[in-house]
Amino acid sequence: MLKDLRDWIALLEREGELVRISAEVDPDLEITEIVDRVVKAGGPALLFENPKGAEHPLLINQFGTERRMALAFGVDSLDDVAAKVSDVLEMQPPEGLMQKVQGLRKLKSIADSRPKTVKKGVCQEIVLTGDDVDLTKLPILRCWPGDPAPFITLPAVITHDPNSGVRNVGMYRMQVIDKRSTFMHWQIHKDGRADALATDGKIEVAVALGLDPITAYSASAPLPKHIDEFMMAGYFRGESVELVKGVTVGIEVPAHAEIVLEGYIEKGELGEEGPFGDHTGYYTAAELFPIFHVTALTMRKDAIYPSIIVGKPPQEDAGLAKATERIFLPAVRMTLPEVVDYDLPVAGTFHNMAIVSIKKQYPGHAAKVMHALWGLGMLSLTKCVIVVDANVDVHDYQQVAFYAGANVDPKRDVILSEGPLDHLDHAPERQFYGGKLGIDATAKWPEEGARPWPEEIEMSAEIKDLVTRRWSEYGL
Ligand SMILES: Cc1cc2nc3c(=O)[nH]c(=O)nc-3n(C[C@H](O)[C@H](O)[C@H](O)COP(=O)(O)O)c2cc1C
Ligand SMILES: [Mn+2]
Repeated sequence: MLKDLRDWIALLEREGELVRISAEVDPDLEITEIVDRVVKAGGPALLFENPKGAEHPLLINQFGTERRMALAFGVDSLDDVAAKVSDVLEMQPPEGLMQKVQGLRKLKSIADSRPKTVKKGVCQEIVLTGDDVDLTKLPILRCWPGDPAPFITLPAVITHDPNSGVRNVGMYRMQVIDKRSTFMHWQIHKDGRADALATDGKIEVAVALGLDPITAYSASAPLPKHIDEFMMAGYFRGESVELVKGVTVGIEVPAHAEIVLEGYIEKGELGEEGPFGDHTGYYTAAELFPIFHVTALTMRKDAIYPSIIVGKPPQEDAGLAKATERIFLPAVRMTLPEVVDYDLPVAGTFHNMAIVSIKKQYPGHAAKVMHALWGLGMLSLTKCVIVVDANVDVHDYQQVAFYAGANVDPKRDVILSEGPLDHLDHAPERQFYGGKLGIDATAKWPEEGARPWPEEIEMSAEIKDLVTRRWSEYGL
């Protein structure tokens, strides 16, 4: 189990997955260009030891490959993490002693996943409050040439629902305004924003930077609002996230964080945030967002600042998003057991396209699945859904394109609907709301208005075996 960011860095280093850069490098754009090249080449995590003008090293590209995501979760493949989710979601009343013991073990691991409060945390080795707070000492990146300021891009933003008290942890970028304040870019569909809107005026906020990789990931996970992301992190870690009371806020913060920002947001106090070179591949337009006032900056000695670059895909955030795709498949299947698999193409920036394979059982089944996805959590923001039959590998885009062409009569098999769209989608006429496209690329049935469906070409097993046996004789 990785306790903190330093354990993680040590593991990355042992695995040959991290390179230290001692040259002085500018957090203003220069790091972006380096990281962009390294990410696109499938390269290592980078620890910049000497960011220009800053007092702290910067870690980036920790999540940039599938291998590192698997290392982060301590698994061979992210499907193993999904299996751990199925374990909980599909728990059945046990039969016999063996199953009862296994069931108890599962229940215990759920019970143990609850965050634990501790008295002291290394995240408070250094405490700066009031005028001593100075965000400019952190190597915060200005990511793209059109960005007006540096942005904190890998935060875990902690709030509590003022009515239920339930904690929320979200990853929302924070544009630096001055030494002691930033914007808080929580978008319209997000939980942190809902917490803030539910207050009478002021909401306390804490921001953790530099966490073990599972806890950091959890901030980006699209959990239902009433579920605490730190609890999910504890479940996947197999050990609770340890929390310590904030110095100036009534919020508990991860005890092992490198850096913590504590502060508050006043509901009515907004300012113009952005533009920002975003994961959509475009600059998202400047827009009004709340201002976060920092009342305390606490940190470990020699704190390491974590960052991530988003931009035209593929970028490092694909690692986090692919983890979500895999981990949440069992949750999708809870509502839609007919779903075999799904793929959110990286190039589709995750909300633009979903490809889903189903065990088709009745006429119109593909349409049912489209409408269900358009009503399911954050997947409801998906602009285009392509449905294929169970035998199609949704991750093989050649296959998908083949069936989307071969099996589709655009007049009969395309559904145009409408609904909520991603906050950052610049294409619709109105922000937040617009069209949806569903493409039914399954084989059609007579009840769906199809003529007799032809047979797909496939070589006989007999001839395949024969050729395999004789392969060496052909001299190929
Ligand atoms: C690198 C990165 C940056 C993100 N930036 C933002 C952001 O600025 N605003 C936002 O609303 N969501 C952002 N997200 C997506 C949210 O983190 C994600 O929707 C998460 O589920 C939000 O938590 P919540 O569901 O508790 O609101 C970002 C995700 C990643 C991986
Ligand atoms: Mn949440």
